[in-house]
Amino acid sequence: MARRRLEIALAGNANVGKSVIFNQLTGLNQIVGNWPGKTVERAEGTLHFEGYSVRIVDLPGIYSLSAFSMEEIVSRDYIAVHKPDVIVNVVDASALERNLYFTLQLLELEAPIIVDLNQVDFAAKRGRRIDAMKLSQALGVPVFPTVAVAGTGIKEMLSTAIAFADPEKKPGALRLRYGVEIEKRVELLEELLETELPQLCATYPARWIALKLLEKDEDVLGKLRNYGRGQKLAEYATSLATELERIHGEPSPVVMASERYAFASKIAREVTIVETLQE
Ligand SMILES: Nc1nc2c(ncn2[C@@H]2O[C@H](COP(=O)(O)OP(=O)(O)OP(=O)(O)O)[C@@H](O)[C@H]2O)c(=O)[nH]1
Ligand SMILES: [Mg+2]
Repeated sequence: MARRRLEIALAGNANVGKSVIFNQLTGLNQIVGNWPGKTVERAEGTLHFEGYSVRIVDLPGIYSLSAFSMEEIVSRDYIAVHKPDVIVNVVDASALERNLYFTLQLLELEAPIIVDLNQVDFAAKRGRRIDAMKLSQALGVPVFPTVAVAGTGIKEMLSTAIAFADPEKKPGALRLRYGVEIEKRVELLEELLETELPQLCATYPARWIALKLLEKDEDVLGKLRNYGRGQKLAEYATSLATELERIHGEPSPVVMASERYAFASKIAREVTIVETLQE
């Protein structure tokens, strides 16, 4: 019987353990051991598991909260254009709040994600335990704790990722709601985008484009300007962003980032158990 083919992409912040997981999955680990260091280009490998041939893509890590980092654009374009069957969002359990900010962005991309809660050993050393079940409920996606350097949990995570590739198995993922003044403008833009730029909306979700336009994301504005009908829409979106700035008295990227960050922070607080450290 022919093997079923799947593609899984590893995405997340920088230095969370994506490459160690990639090596564990593709078997390179036995040869090179851990090879920490920034992944600049994406690495690819293939593994065979339970009748599946799985292509694994290791995406560059996201460094900052800035919407305009090259690594982030590479990662989000890869996810939107290639549409891997599953995105394994590798998260550093010892820096949950910061990492969840990117998770929320992946959810906005409407990407099929599961969360690999890595470095739980390091988090424990710092007196932090994360309730994976609670985190899974909050995000509406599966969450798996791992210690990549020891190989712990990797196989279970892979099984979950493969099961998750089945479209029938995707539960309802979290949808972040912004303040009404933002949502109103998102809705306006979403409708326009769907009627005026259906080609672009076939690649990127309309809601995501609308949110990025309100954040004045230069890369997305550029994508719009590639279309004749996009010019006017880009101008209109920018005028809506300026309205938001008047309401809030802050640049619109700051307004949007703060709401997202507050949300990430709330979830992180709810799922973190702070333990007393033993001497
Ligand atoms: N304690 C502990 N350390 C880990 C774990 N996973 C990875 N590390 C360490 O974290 C560091 C970063 O790992 P990488 O795999 O290079 O991280 P990355 O996400 O690929 O980083 P970028 O390519 O820069 O995005 C390395 O020093 C790893 O040995 C883990 O589960 N526990
Ligand atoms: Mg790497």
